[in-house]
Amino acid sequence: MRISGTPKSVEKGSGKKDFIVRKAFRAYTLVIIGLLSVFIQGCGGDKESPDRVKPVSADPLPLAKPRGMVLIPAGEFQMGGHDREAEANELPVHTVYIDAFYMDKHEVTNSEFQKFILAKPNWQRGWIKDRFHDGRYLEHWNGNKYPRGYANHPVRYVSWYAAVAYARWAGKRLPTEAEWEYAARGGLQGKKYPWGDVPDTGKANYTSGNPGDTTPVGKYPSNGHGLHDMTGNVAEWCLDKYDKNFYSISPRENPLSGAENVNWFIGHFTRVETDRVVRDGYWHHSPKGLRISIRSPGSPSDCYGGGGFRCARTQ
Ligand SMILES: [Ca+2]
Repeated sequence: MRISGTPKSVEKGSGKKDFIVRKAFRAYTLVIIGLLSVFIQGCGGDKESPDRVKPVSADPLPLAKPRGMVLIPAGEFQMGGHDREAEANELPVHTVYIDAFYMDKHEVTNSEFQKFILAKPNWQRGWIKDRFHDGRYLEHWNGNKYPRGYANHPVRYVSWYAAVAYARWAGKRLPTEAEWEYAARGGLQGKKYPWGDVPDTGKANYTSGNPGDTTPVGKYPSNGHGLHDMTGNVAEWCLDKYDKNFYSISPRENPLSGAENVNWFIGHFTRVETDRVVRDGYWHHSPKGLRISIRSPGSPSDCYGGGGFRCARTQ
C-alpha cells in the first residue's frame, strides 16, 4: 500500500475516494511522528544538557510558619521621623519597600538565651571572646543562670555579636533597620508610637517608675502586626551598620547599610567592627526616647543594661 508521494501522483493512479483516504492517512502519520519527536526531545533534554539542573530555592528555610513569629506582609511605608521631635538622623522621611518576612512576636527572653549558651558554650560568660563583649556581658546573671523569676523577661546585657550568634543558632537573623521600623509601625503611617501619637503607659513599658524594670514579654498589648514591646521594655539590635546620613542615600527597596544583603552576615558577622543600629527605647526612657523613628549607634561589643533584641527570618 502506498502511503507517500505527491497528491499529483496519487490522483494519477487512483480514484477520488482513494485519494481522500490516502491524504487523511498521511496527515495522521505526520501528526504521530511529530508527537513522538516532541516526546523524545522532552525525555532526553536533561541528560544531554548538564547545565540544565533542577531549580533550587536560594532560601533553605522551610515555608512553614515558624513558631513564635508573625509574617509581616510586603509593602511600602514612609520611613523616618514625621514629628517635630525628629532628630537629623531620622531625616529625610523617605519611601521604602520591604519584602515579606517573619518577625519574632516578642523580644528574646532570658530562658531562650540560656538554651543558646548551654548549646553553644563558647558564648557563655566564662568563655566568650574578649572582643565580642565590653565586660558587662550577662552581668546580672549568676554564671549560666538568669535571675530568679526573670525567665520570661527579655535578655539584656548582650552584645550585637552574641545577638547575631543566637539568631544563627535559632535559624533566624536580626532584622534590618528598615524591617524593624516597618514592623514596629504595625500598619499605621507616620505615627510616633505603634498605637498613635499620644504616649500611653498602658501600652508600653517606659519611663522610670512604671514599673522601673523590665517586664515579662507580651505583658503589654501588641501592635497592628501582633508584635509586642516594639517600643519599650528593652531596646533592640538591628543588622545594619549605623550611618547617621543613610536616609539621604538609602535605596528604595529593602535597604541595608553596611552589607549587600542579609545573607552576607552568615559567616562574616565576627568581622564586623563598625557601630551597629540600635532601635527602640527601653524601660527607663521618656516618651521622646520611645518614638518609633528614633535611632542610635552602638558598638557591636556593647552590652547595654537596657538593650536586648528580637529575631527576623526571610520568608
Ligand atoms: Ca522593645
